[in-house]
Amino acid sequence: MEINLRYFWVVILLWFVLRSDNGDHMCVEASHKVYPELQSIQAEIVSPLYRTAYHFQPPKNWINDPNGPMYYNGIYHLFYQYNPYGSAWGNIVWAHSISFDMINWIQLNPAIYPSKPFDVNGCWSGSATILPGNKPVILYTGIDGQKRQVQNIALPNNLSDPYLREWTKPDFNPLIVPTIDQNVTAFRDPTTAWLGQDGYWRVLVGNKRKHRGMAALYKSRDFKHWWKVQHPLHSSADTGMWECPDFYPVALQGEFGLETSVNDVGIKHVLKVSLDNTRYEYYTVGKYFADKDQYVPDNTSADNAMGLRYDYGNFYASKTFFDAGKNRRILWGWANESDTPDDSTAKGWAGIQTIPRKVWLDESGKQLLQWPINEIETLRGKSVQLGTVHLAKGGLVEVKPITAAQADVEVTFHINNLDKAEPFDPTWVDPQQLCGQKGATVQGGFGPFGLLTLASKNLEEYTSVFFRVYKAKDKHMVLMCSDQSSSSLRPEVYKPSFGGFVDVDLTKGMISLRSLIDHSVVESFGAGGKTCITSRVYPSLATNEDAHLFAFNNGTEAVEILKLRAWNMHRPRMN
Ligand code: DQQ
Repeated sequence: MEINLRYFWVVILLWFVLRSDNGDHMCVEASHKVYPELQSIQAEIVSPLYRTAYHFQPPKNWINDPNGPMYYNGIYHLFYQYNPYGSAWGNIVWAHSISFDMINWIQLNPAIYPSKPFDVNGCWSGSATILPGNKPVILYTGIDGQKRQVQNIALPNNLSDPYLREWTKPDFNPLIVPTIDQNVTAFRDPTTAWLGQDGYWRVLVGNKRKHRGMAALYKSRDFKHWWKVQHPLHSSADTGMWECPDFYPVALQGEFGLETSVNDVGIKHVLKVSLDNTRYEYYTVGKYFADKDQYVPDNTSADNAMGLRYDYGNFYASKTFFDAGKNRRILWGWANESDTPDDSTAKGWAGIQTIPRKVWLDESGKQLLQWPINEIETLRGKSVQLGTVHLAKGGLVEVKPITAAQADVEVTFHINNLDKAEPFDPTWVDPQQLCGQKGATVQGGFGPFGLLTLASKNLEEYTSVFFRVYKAKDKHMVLMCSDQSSSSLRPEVYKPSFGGFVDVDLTKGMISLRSLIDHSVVESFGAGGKTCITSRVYPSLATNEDAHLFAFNNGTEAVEILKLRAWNMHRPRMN
């Protein structure tokens, strides 16, 4: 009896401990899957197979989130989470590269690495802010001696060094520590700060309370002393931990970007969060009430995991910055892996950054548009062009000669007589699921039509990027898929069928697609950047000169290629 009673109290005690901290205090982990046994294993040689030619990556090892991107005195800086000792997540430092065009990169020494009590267990993600007087600073998350997540500042040692090579972490850190009611292991990733018209700086820190994801808001007069605003800037039930929040203004009209502190009439705001639960992101477009320290998404933006995404594929922990040189807002995102951790270790590298994209508000005001920065076009070499091509049911045309493993392709399709489109079932709410059911070979009415990228000669392997058009009650619904299910004969590789709906007006019967193909990545932009999908793929046959590119139509209705142009892409200087 006595033993039973003791057992009872132990169980009760354990229940309380686990419940009170959601299990988060048990270990210090980024949300990434952690493979302790792989963290410090370096491959003897880095295999060139699958390495991208023009996407951002260091010469070797693991990378994840883009950190603190900024434009300062004519130079672009990109910091990123980096493991100097292996190709799995771990030993994270802030690696640092600089560029004059965001295409060619020069690698510098890591800028921030664990060395002080306030970051001795890790230097995690964060953002840069340019303070008045043209002074850049970085806010980042440190994992302190007690394994708490705290927010620190780092300052450049020497402002006259054009590359800002060295950074100091002052001893007055940490600036922000979790309060008693905050989960100490779910409190990270400070945003770029913005200055209110009342003279106070504001910054967001990703956070959660039980299952409610939130962006905790902090204020400061001097950028050194920060206090927590009672309520978060915004939160949403059942979304879990919000990693890497990003908050910025967008103009109602035009493609130009706005500096992060701008808050005028004629603008909206965007809040993006990365969901640790799903490993996808979502954003809302809405209104920022500075006087109430509140952000309210418009009712046209779903405020949950089913919300709008920058990218419906391998894309996470993204961050924007204002490029004052060209007056635009630029988005960076981490294109995470489809290859296995063991194969990444054997290859000697894992992770890339997507091509930087310009982002602006669509004229509907309901969503963003994205487009690869123009500078990428400087890499375009020889091209091939197709005029009008009629693609009947089952039509397939090879685009050649082209270096299909390293290419940029733009195509516009024309579709006639949309009455023949298949009916849309209103229960189809999850585009990724729909793409899984209706792959490139499943015949429809209009569609699937699109591109077969990284394809082997006899189509044993291909990554299909395509559209399907459906007839809904009073409009057409367009589904865009980037389907990896046939991308590789290697069984161990992750092969999802990514998908998103495209809110495009089909009255002129035209829809465009652009894909940036780079050995193990296919980054696609539907309808001028309304819907974007990145796939990381690892074919076994369709590599280097054995890769091919096709346009196809597997719908019962014919479609036309109005124009198609594809370019071989040169290799820039990459770190
Ligand atoms: N990666 C960082 C964290 C962040 C996560 C750690 C998102 O700061 O929350 O490497 O990928």
